Amino acid sequence: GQVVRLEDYRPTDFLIEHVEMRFELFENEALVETVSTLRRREGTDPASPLVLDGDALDFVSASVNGLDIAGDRLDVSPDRLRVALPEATAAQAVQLSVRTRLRPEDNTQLMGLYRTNGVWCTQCEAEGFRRITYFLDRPDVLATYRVRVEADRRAAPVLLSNGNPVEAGALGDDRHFAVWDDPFPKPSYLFALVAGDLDPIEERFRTRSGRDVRLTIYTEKGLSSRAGYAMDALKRSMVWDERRFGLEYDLDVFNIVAVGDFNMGAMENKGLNVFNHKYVLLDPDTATDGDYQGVETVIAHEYFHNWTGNRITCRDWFQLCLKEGLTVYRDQEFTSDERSRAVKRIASVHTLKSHQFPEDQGPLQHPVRPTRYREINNFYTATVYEKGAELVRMIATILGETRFRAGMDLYFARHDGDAATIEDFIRCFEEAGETDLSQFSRWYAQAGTPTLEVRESFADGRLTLDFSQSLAPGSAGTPTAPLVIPIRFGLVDRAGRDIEAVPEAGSAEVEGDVILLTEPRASVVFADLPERPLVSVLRGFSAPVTLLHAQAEADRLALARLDPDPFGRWRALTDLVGERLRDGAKAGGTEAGATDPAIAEALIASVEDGRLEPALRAQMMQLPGEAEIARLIGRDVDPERVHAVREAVLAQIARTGSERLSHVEATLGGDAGFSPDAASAGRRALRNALLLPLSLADGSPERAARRYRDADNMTDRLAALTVLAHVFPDSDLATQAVGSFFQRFEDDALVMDKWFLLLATVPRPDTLERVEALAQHPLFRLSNPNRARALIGGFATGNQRAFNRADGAGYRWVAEQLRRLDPVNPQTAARLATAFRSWRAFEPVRQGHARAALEDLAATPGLSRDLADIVVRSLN
Ligand code: HT7
Ligand code: ZN
Repeated sequence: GQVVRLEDYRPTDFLIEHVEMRFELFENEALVETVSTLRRREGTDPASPLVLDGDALDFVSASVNGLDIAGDRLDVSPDRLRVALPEATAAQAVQLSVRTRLRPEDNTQLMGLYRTNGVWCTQCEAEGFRRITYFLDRPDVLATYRVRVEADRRAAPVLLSNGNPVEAGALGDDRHFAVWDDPFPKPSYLFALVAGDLDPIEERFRTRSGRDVRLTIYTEKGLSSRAGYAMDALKRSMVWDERRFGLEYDLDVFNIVAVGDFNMGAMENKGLNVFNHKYVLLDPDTATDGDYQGVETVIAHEYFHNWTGNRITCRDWFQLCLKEGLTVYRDQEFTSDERSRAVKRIASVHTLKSHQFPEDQGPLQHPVRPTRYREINNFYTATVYEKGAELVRMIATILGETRFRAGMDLYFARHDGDAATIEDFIRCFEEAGETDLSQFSRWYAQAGTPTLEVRESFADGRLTLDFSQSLAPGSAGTPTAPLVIPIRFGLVDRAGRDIEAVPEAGSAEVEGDVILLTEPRASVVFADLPERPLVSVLRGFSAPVTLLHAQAEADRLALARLDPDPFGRWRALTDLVGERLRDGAKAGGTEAGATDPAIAEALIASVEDGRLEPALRAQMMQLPGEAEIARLIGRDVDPERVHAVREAVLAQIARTGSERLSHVEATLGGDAGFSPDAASAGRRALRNALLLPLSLADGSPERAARRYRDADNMTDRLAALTVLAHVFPDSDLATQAVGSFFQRFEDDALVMDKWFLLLATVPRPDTLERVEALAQHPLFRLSNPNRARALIGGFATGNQRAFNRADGAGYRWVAEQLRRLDPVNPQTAARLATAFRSWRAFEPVRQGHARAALEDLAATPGLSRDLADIVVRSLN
């Protein structure tokens, strides 16, 4: 495949100013006419032809200014249309009309125009528009669009596209039409069309400046009662963006459509967001608190894209983090403001460490702004999204709130309507913040997780902190330059209070509670301290680094108990527990020191601490997962040892803590009725986190079975079912509960995804045989991404023991499923294939099996560019 390089970026020779489209939708085909008004860019070669992108298109005809073209002016293939356009100049626009014929029913890739449960639906990011018509399908070509949709009235009473509705009416033969006009110039990836028999829920929103907006969420028939929370989240997002960033919505309508077949979570098409069912449809009986939180986050994220992504878009796909990292940062801030800042920060850091760190430390590593790609769809990664958000957060930390906001304001004022770059973005903060961010910008170009080492020493009332940063050489062996690392910190006394201390002259730069490390090594000295303080570093995870802090265990345990910064407490405890599990698994025995009573005591004590909100206590209680422990080990990993050591620590907590944990449960009490608010969800999270140790202490599934029977909401029901199926899989109670869950919810696709996922993640090597059988289950559908992700993805990423079986059968089975899925939906196949990314961390026998499975895949004839790209990079 062709490699696309950042340094090859060149603006187009032609500009497309306006696009008029007409879609005629029929049962077995769709006819599309696209009329583009275009001109030649000033200063380009007047003889250069117009070359439009296509992807597997069926060409019908083309004309220029109303006259048919053919012969030597025109050169068409399914993947390209080239036309000589001598009549187009900078002063003289021409109208190019192109007709194509599509088969949405046969489109299983879910890119371009496809059908999902009878509904016509589009997905154009990143390069799906070229599967609808020939176009300059790149984000720096911005045009206004007017779209006419025609369809049978019964099959599609609802006809939607971007922008505002301008006209609708009847046609002959029981057909009808609607016309939509989007006045905001946009790139083709933000184009959308939806047509079908949909149920709406509708509300009005008045913007801060007094404009009325009609908000509508459309679902398939009979599902609209589950869209209320999404609507509520949408209105809260709109209010928040006005208050926090001064950003208002800009069209008369905002439409959301929920569909069952979708490659990702959702899509921010201008004025017409399309969502995966998973991120719209909720009720207490079928959705967990995690699902509620997910809907709130994704609704907010897509809405926030209206400014960060749509009003200001990306010049090219290398700049993807310009919209994604920034929008993730914005949705994280929204959740922090709406719920609990500490709980959200811990959750985000957990996601970063479990998804982005392994990516950044393996063969799929790439900079937040990549410089080359073969398949752009494979760069919608944790690095672009999550690490991208961390880079924005670091800018906010370095600048402080006021100057950060000034930089954002300047960005919106200066670049509204632009296709911008990371350099444009950074320059706004440099100017508004009067700061030089050139060294900071290296973060965008440098792949890998830096290591930050901290050493502390104390004598005569003087505390010295020595910092050093390092980074493994890049994949090409390139040397690395020092980064700017903002280190938020606190010095804590034995009563759990932050001490005010002033750094001595000659120290590294300290601004308030942030040390700015800009050199490979630097020190900070605090004098006149009455006692040796506890050093709480990297508060709020102020930089995405691996922290090596040689800190006495007693200090860490003390910080876990009394750091006034709740994030600091969590970090001290998690890091300590993680290291113990790592060392225990390395040493190979379950008795090898991992089961230190002091650790169990610290965990139990933090769960007991009523000063902390319940959600945070639930987070403190969570042991690092098996994949995370494997990452901490780094090489020669034996997943059986990892599993055993983790089980041993769980058993110890259960053994030594059951009485105290029962007491915590008793004092928590129960909630009367279900409410999805953060405080109620937090109490449920804590109660459910206690279920595992208490059941282990009982040595019986009875408690979980009771919780399952009594549950009046999906959060409690699924938590109980997970303990039954994962901890007591051979018990009759588990078998009964798994069966009754299936019978009760078999008609509900989102709940069935949970069922498949639950069974795919039973932590036993023989789960593979069970999963093989589930792939033959009548409800398993490879062509539905949610279902494929639940079973195959759940198994490959959520079941360390079974996927990484010593006999290699787990790898072979997943590779086989990818081979089957690839011709159906290459994008989803490629995403699932990233489950192999850490294969080199395992011991040699497993490595050999994983390599063989990957090499077999790579040798498969006709592999898609999407899947081949992941497989080849994983082998490198
Ligand atoms: N911007 C959206 C990304 C997306 C996407 C990318 C590739 C293929 C399909 C896709 N669906 C959605 C989602 C977002 O980040 O908000
Ligand atoms: Zn996004």
